[in-house]
Amino acid sequence: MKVQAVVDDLVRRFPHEPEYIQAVSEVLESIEEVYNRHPEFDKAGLVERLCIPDRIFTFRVTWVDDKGKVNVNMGYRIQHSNAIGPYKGGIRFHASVNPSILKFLAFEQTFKNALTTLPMGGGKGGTDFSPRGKSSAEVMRFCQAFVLELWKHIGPDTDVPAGDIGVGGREIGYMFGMYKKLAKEFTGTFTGKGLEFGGSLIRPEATGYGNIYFLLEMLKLRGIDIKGKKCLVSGSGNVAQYTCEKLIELGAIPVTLSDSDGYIYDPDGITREKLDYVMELKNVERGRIHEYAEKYGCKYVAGGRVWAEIGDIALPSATQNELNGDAAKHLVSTGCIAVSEGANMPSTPEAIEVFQKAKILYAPGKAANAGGVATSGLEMTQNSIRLSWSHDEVDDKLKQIMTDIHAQCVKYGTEPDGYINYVKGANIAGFMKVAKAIMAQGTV
Ligand code: NDP
Ligand code: 2IT
Repeated sequence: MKVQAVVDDLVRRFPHEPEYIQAVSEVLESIEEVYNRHPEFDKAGLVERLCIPDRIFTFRVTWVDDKGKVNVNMGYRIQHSNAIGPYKGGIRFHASVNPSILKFLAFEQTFKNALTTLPMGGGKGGTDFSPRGKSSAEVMRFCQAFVLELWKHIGPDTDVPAGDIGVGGREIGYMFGMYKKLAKEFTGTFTGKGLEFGGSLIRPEATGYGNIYFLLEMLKLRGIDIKGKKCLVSGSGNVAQYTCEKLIELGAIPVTLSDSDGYIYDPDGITREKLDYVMELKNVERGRIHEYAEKYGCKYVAGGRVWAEIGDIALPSATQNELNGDAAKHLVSTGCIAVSEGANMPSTPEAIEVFQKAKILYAPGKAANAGGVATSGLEMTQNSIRLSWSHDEVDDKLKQIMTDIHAQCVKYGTEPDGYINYVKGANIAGFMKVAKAIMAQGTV
């Protein structure tokens, strides 16, 4: 395999899909050497079979708003690979959603899920419906209309969706309710469900907590204590909130949060009490982060990004390509020692290069944020055995999984000078597992 030739061919076939090409390029560049040690891979067309999703469903979603107007959105489900288990991955509700973004996410999900050690394939779905400013009744009608199309393609042993941007417990509840009615079954076809109807303890917390558990493993290798470290967190949704919660518990100091309108900088630190306010603001009132600055009298920068501030640790937890090369240079030159990605592909290729050249700790999303989907996997197991595990049981399993993912990165990513290239480690470990499974199952 010659990476450039494969990428050129994908660009020719999918010229309008930059995020997809970006994600594929990053993985192929880091696995090239290992891949080329296996001539049987090329003969089996493995690289294309891994880059091109098994199938993509595209559908129209028609729903009625509160004024009685009929609205039309696009809906998608990408089933990328079921080489090691049923398709598994979240659903994103955001105005920016398009096939390129969902293909990058489904591709990444496949390797992330392989890293978790649990039997899950990779998939992703979504819609360009924006929940912003919509009433709960509108969100419910949208979810129902979305599932009216989606339900035919999913099932507990086929494809198991979950949350992502714009999709939390409320949306999963509405989608699960409609699915259950149409499929005439009560099974674990969605994860991230409410605790009363098959959800797992720790699933809401899992992505943020898991990211910090991964960060702790990285810091341990360098003998660094997280206590007292100033942390720049972006986003203010599910991942950002539970990232802050764990940081506060460990004595670290989160100082920023953001949303798509701007960011807040609170030099005194976001405390437990302030985080409770953010959770109420974002999850119940569905307000904007500038309200935090007004309530606590701190700085708010409209349209800005948190990376303009100074911190010891950066935890991108909002969206893809939110941290570019210039932001990375600023972080490195102002003393940032670690970047651990709660979001999917938040750092641009230029930013990653800056972090790795400076040899600071840098963990890519597919390793660092795998705790979310791993706990979804634990939810699937609990649904199958019709039992619920305790808070501590799930949290301990999550910690163990994050520790194991870190160990896999160290195994495959340690360079001759001792620097751990977590991108390379995660990509090789995830890729080899999926590759071996595909090879063993014949040409299908
Ligand atoms: P939420 O919808 O709960 O929160 C997303 C946050 O990011 C919001 O603060 C949102 O602001 C902000 N944001 C979203 N899109 C943009 C944008 N285009 N520009 C600027 N800000 C934006 O989503 P999650 O917290 O669940 O997801 C955050 C990231 O983590 C995503 O990359 C997701 O793929 C990833 N992830 C999520 C997992 C999960 O279990 N939920 C698991 C693994 C990864 P606003 O409110 O203004 O839209
Ligand atoms: O990106 C992700 O890993 C998620 N949004 C979670 C997917 C899941 O199936 O829990």
